[in-house]
Amino acid sequence: MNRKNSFIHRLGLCFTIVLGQSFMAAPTYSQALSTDSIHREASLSEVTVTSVVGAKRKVAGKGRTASIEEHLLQLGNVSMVRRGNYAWEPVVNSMATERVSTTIDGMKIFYACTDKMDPVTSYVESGNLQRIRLDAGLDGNPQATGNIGGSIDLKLRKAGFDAKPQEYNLTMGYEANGHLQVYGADAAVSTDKFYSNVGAFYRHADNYKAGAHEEVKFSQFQKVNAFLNLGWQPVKNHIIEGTVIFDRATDVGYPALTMDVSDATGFISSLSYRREQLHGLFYRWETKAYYNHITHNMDDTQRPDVVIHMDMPGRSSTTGLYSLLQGSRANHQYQLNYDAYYNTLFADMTMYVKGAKPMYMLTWPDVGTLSQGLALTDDIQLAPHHTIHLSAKGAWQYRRINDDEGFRALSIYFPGMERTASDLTGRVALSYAYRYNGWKLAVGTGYGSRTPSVTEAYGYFLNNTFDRYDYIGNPHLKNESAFELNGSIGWHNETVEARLEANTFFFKNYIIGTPDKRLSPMTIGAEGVKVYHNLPNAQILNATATFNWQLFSWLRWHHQLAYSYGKESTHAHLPMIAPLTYQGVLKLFWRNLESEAGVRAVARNSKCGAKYGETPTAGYAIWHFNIGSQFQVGKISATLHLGIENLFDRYYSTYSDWNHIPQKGRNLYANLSIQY
Ligand SMILES: [Cu+2]
Repeated sequence: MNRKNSFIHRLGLCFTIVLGQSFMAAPTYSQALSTDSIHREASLSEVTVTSVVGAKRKVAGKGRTASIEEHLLQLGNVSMVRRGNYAWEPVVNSMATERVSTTIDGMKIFYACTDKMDPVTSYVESGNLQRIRLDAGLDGNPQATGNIGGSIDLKLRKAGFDAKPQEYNLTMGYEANGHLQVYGADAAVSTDKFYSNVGAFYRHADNYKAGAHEEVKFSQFQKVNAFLNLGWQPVKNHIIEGTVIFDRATDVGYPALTMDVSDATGFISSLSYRREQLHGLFYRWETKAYYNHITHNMDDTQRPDVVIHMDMPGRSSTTGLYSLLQGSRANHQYQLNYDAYYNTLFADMTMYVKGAKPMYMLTWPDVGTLSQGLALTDDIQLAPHHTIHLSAKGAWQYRRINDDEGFRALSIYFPGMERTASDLTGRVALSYAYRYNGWKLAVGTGYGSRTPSVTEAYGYFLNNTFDRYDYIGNPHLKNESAFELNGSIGWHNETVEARLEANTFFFKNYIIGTPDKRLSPMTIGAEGVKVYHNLPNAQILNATATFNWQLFSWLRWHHQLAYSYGKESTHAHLPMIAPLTYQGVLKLFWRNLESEAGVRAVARNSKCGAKYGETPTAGYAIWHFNIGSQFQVGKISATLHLGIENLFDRYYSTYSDWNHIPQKGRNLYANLSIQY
């Protein structure tokens, strides 16, 4: 056991829960798609939840054939904006991309689509990952910046030193609805001085069918992914590691949008040096340099009735590094992190009007962002049952519009605007927890700010199909800030676990698009033009109640009720806030079989953001059932899963299905993974 783990053990802060063995503090899921075990980390507030992706547990569900989005959906406080059957956008605590930080092993990466068709989670594959760490609210991971709603860190799966000398994995999955096929293969070698793991994945899906057999056109996709990890330890405790991921999606349909994607390609690379077992103030030091590049090409050539054909490519590249020190002393466990990155975002659009010269427009004017940050966290064991967690980060950001033409075009709407901008942002979070006799009480608070995104500051006539407005960024925006309060109370014994959790965010200078009647839209059929503005204030609240009950050693019953609320300074409801949701799951265990049946019932979204173009969605209840088994044949271990989603073939869409595109109808799936 390394020093960090033993320290956490001593504090009693860390408890690992493997679903299927113990149920204490295991979150409730209506869809046991994939998460093999759940690890609620040392956090003192309710916030840090880690989903282990690749553990060797027998669990009914989709296992490694599940997409990253399906894994993410199993974490509390996460939902997805769906514009099609691929590349869903994570929403954490009722906040989407602008207010959530996503990193891959601490590396910053930024999407390349002006229409948010490619959240960065779409550039990795479940097989690349070991686990997903989610920190809710302003208490972010050390590399996170601008995280008001939360921060997601996708932890890569590395073979590591002194592991199983050789390991081979094969994964196959099939889903009847849409003929989704998933194939994956990977291999790993490990010694005390060297390790490597390498693998490849392929996914292919045709159009899926919504409830009542209605085909959803343009919902197909195809994706390939390959990865390589290398580790070398020339001298004990001096570790050099490298990672390369190549990911390419082609022929991706977006039924909720007017365009599809011909190809979206991500290249992710890193090289790091790590020093273990140091003496003194810090026991571990890691420095990582990285580079990633994304190209994204939209395509409307497959669509009928295209009045004006358009080319809309985008690219994003990021170079960065971070250096993390971890240490412990007396009753403190602390981390110090420095990070820096430079990102460029470029997107343009060419419209081919029949009988006229093509029209060219820069939609992201080649914006360069240089950012540096310094973060500190500390876990303090005050007394046997009392703990405190503290985190703080300060960041400096410098932005420049690198393209002359793009700068001139925006200057027409914002005369006298500056070509460069520099900002200071920061966040602090403090929480306290008390644990005694099965009780856990936690309270926390935080304050932080974020700079406007490139779209919010410099976007140029970006058509939003949600409210059918063209959006223009506003270079004069102030930073948005938020004050957070959170709390939870829980109790458990051998058979019952009950928990109440809530968080609320009070925003100042909340950034949202508001109509500007003086401007006329570029897009045919658009309602008008919206410009991003700061609203004086806004508020978001999220609350969940969880009740888990171990009826017998072979039967477990999970319940969860979730409620969210959001309004802004004029008392109008914010858009994209989840309606009241109940999830109930019965889990059965018998020998090496595990089975699950559950329901997800959602109320009508009556408090939708009508002012912001949102229309209500009807209530619904969706049932699922699955069964899984693990068996051993000689040295080969195999896991087989069978399941059915949307059992009664209900036609429905969730509040976060863009333009109410319907969800999948009844879906049967089977998958098999083999390990040698
Ligand atoms: Cu796009």
